[in-house]
Amino acid sequence: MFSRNDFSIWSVLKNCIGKELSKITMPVVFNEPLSFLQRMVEYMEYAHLLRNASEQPDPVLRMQYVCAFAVSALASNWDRLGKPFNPLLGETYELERPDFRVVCEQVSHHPPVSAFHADGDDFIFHGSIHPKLKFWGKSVEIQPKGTVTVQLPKWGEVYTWSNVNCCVHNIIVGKLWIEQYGTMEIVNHSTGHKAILTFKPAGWFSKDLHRVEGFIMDKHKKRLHFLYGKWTEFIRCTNYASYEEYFKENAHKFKSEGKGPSNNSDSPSHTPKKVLAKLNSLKVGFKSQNSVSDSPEYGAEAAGVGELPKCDSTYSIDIPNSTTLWEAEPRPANCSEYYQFTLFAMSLNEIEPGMEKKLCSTDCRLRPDIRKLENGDLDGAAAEKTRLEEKQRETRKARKGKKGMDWTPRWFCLGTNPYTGQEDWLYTGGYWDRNFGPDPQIF
Ligand code: CLR
Repeated sequence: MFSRNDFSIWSVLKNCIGKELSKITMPVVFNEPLSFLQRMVEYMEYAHLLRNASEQPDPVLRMQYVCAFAVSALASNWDRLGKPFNPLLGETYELERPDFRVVCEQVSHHPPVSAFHADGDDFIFHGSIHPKLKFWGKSVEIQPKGTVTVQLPKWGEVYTWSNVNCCVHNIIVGKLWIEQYGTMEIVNHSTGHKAILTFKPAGWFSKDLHRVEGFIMDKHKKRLHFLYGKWTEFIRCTNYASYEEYFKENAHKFKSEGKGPSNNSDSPSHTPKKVLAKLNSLKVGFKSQNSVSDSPEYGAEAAGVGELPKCDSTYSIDIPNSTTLWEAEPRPANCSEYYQFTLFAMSLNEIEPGMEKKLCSTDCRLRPDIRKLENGDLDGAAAEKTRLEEKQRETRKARKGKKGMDWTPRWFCLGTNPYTGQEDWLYTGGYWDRNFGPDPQIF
C-alpha cells in the first residue's frame, strides 16, 4: 500500500458534511483494493460457527454459536482504515468455498444498498446493508442499516439481528482508529430466545476498548448465559450462576471503577468522585451539546487529541466454567504493508485458475480500478475509477429519458423479511446456474 502521510483526509471531508457515502469522491489513495461487496463477504470469515450452531441439539447452545458468529463477523474491521470502493449499480461478487457459497449484488446506488445471500450445507445467511454516514467533526459515524438473517433448516430456526454502529476517529488530526459500539439484539424467532450483546465504547480509561458482553435469555427474559470478550479477539460463554458468583466475589475489583460489567450506566452522574477528580486532572471535559454517553467522540476523548486509546490489559476477566466459542485468527505478519488485511481478505480479489471463464462479467474481481490499486498503480487506478464513475453517470442519464428502462437488480428483489416485517432484499435465485446471458457492461 501507499503511504497516506502526505494526504489530509480532512481536506477532502470538510467539503462533504452531510453527504451520502456514495456521493463522496475521495482520492484513491484512501481506498483499499476491495469493493464494498467483498468487504461485506468478510462477515463470512468464520462461517464454520454456523455449522457448529447447527450441530448443537440444544437451542441455547445454538444461540451461543450464532452469537459468536455475529461478533466474529465484525473482527476484520479492527485497524482497517481504507475505504472500500463504492460498488457500481449492478456490480456483483461471488465466492465459493468448500463449506459455503455467497452471491452479492449492488441493488441500489442512491442510497447505496448491497445485498448478499449465502448458503452452506447447514445454514442460509442473507441480508442487505445500507451504510449511512454521519460526520461529527472529528469523527465519522457509520450506521450499517439493514437486518441480517440466519436460517438453520435442520431445526426450522430463524435468527435475525442488525449490526452495531462503527466510528472512525481522528479525521482532522492524529491517527485514525475504528470503534464499534451499540447493542445487538439477536432473536431466535422460532423459540423466542434472545441475546442482547453490548459493544462498549472505549470509555474514559479505555478499559472497555473492544469489549463485548451480554446475556442469552429465554422467552420469559430469564437470563441463562453470560457472553463476554472482545470483538477483535474472542468470545467466551458461562452460565448465569457462575457469572453471578464471580461478580459477587470480585465486586471489589470493579467497585473502584464505579461499575461492574453488568452495570451499563455510563452517565457522568454515576461516576464516582475519585474518577471525576482524575478526569479533571486529565482535563477531559464533558461536551455540552451531547451527553457523554452517546457522543461518538467519547472514546476519542479518552485518549486525548489525536491519540489512540490503549487497551488496559490489567482488566481482564476470565470467569470459571467458561467455554471459548470463538477466537480470531491472527493477522498475517506483513499485513501492515497490505492494508491491514486478514488472510481471508487477501484472498477475496483473487482470480483463481479457471475462474475467468466462469465469472459473471459484473464481478468486482474484473473491476480495473480495484485491480490497478492492488497492483500498486495508483495513477492508473485513479484514472479508471473516474472513468467508471462517469460511465455510470452517463448510463443513468440515458436511462432516465426512456420509459420502462428503469434499473432492476438481477438476483435480488425488494420484499419484506417475513420474520422482522421490515423491507429487505431477497434473493430470487438462479445465479449458480451461471446462465448469465448478455450481461450489462458496467466496467
Ligand atoms: C463495519 C461493519 C458493518 C458494515 C460496515 C459498513 C461500512 C464500512 C464499515 C463496516 C467499516 C468502516 C468503513 C465503512 C465504510 C467506510 C469506512 C469501511 C464494514 C472506512 C474505514 C472509512 C474510511 C474513510 C476515512 C479515510 C475517512 O457491519
